[in-house]
Amino acid sequence: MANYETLLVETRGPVTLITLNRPQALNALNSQVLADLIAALEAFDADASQGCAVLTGSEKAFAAGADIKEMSGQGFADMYGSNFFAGYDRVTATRKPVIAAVAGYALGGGCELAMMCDFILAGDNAKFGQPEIKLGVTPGMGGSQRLPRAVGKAKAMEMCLTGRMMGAEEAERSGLVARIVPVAELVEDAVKTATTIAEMAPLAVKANKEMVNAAFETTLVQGVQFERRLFHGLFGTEDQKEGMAAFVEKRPGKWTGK
Ligand code: CO8
Repeated sequence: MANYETLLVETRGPVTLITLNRPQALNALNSQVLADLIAALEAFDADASQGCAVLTGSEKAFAAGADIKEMSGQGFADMYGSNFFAGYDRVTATRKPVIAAVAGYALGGGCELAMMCDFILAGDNAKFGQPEIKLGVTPGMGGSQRLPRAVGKAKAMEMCLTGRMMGAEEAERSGLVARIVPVAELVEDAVKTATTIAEMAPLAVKANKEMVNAAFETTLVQGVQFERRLFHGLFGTEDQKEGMAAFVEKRPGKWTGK
């Protein structure tokens, strides 16, 4: 397993656990974090033994935002010229599921990174926010688009305009997170959930992820059509035959990923 400057990466059976590891900066996301994260996710996506990833931080901070110290001296030519942080598109291009396990602060780019994952499990101390307005800027890694899709316009607009944080209970009530877990159990719970996913038929996992994500990009009619075509397509796989035979024979399915 590769070593990364800003991440700890380990495998737990079929699950890749990626831990943001810049404690001195509350896991602020600098260019090195982005490079490491892309490399780790590409390795995960390419490894047939791995079925699901968990992305987490520390108990105090998932990530307190993009690194303000790295960004503060940049000009328009630097940001636009380098297409600063456009590399995060690679995170959402990961084909296997990635669960964000968020404890503590998920602010600015930290909240945006969590929202790029397929779903969020929140520690009971989690705090989400888009405080960029207090720095004289706006979200820049998708927050203004993904937050309203998750929690609706009213809450998203209030959070972006005031920079206020949302705690775990409000986040669950609003649909931003799938579940709240006591913080001490968060990573273990996320790995267990990821293991459940990783033990499903691999092509069905990819197809489920792809079609749920399509719901945010298409009309209802196109989305339903896309779903139906992928559903039909899975009837060309060995795992569909195996899964349905296993149900009839009252035994667990054994997947080949074919
Ligand atoms: N960037 C750099 N360093 C940070 C950041 C950050 N975002 N957040 C915390 N740190 C550092 C602090 O500077 C401090 O370092 P030092 O000890 O060297 O001074 C260390 O982490 C510990 O932080 P605090 O002492 O502030 O810890 P507290 O417990 O007192 O406070 C807070 C915790 C409330 C989380 C506080 O640190 C804070 O408000 N942080 C900034 C939050 C923020 O504004 N985030 C948004 C950043 S902007 C952004 O994310 C834009 C994303 C889009 C970019 C896309 C580009 C295209």
